[in-house]
Amino acid sequence: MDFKADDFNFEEEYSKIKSSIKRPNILLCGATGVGKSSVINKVFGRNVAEVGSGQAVTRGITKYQDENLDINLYDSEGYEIGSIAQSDFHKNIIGFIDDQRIKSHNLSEQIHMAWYCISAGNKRITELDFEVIREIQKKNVKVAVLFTQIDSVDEEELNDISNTLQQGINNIESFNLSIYNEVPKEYLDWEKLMKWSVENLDESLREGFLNSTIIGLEEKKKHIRKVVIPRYAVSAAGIAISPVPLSDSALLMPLQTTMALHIFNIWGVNKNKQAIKTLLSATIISQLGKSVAKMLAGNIFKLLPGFGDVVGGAINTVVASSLTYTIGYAISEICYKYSESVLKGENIDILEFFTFSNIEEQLKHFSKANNRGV
Ligand SMILES: Nc1nc2c(ncn2[C@@H]2O[C@H](COP(=O)(O)OP(=O)(O)O)[C@@H](O)[C@H]2O)c(=O)[nH]1
Ligand SMILES: [Mg+2]
Repeated sequence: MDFKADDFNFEEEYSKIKSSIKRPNILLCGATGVGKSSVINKVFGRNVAEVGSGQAVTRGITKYQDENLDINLYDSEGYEIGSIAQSDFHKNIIGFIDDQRIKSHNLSEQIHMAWYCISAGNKRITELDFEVIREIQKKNVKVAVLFTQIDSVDEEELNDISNTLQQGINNIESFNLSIYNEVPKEYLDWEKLMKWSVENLDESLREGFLNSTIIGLEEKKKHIRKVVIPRYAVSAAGIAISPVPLSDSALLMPLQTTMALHIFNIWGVNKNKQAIKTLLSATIISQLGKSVAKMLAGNIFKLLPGFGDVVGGAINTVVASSLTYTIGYAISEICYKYSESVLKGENIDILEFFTFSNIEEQLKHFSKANNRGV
């Protein structure tokens, strides 16, 4: 009973994962030139909001939909400050939110979240901004203010504009942003914006969001550990109810391979299908399985019930789920490192991250972290 990665139906498993994902709808609001397109590109990847790649859905609203994204982005056209188009802006945004809700039978089309962009460089918040934000709140759409272009103001000016916002609107969250790397990290709230967004989306929409971002690495990691891996670990326990020998955990490997695919998808590694196929057929899973089995035998889980069975050659439910959990953990950590290097602009092939020594290192981390709690 051998598991062969070549027999694994990559396309089918991948489309199963994909089809279970719901797409969040996010609306970007704000005046022309405040940096909405730049925010989209920073969060979701460089090419999403290219001029001309969107589709006008209604007056003043452009939809960006990309086959690589599990999210729909709606970009409001904005307005020139002081122009007659200001009243249109209000109507367009609020009208659009209403229309989507009316049109949407199962709520899939409704706007789930709004990012309201205000340039810190303008050093003021217009009455129109206040009005529209309050109106969005009244519609029960989660809204946050994104203070963009903070590199063009000093700290005091930034504090002033933040205070003005807080005085004008109850319970509004704001994030300080700039697309320029010269701004010291501690002033930038990109990661906080990711955290807020994940927390304020319905659970069913979180994965779609996380699949689509190129930043938000901590959030991806958290979701994988808390939601994705446990699901597969539970299934593994179910499979292991009929005892299988540990030396040949082939029954578990298709499940673990699907889990690997699922984890890759959240890390955005799926954009390179060839690399994934290579990874999966380069027997990461069996390599991992062997390393973990060695680790188990090397008594890392000796305090877990069932260890005796491992030695006796039978895998039980606890071991099956620990094995699955550990494999998932190692894959996700390695993807995390890979994503960090991509964000730094390094151009290292993902295959170079999945080395035997990296895998072993992750397993050691995992066992240490695990033992601490025992
Ligand atoms: N100084 C500064 N300029 C920015 C920043 N983000 C965007 N810009 C610039 O602002 C202009 C308008 O940006 P864009 O994203 O097209 O704004 P949009 O009209 O709201 O979509 C462009 O020239 C950008 O290069 C930022 O963080 N700092
Ligand atoms: Mg734009």
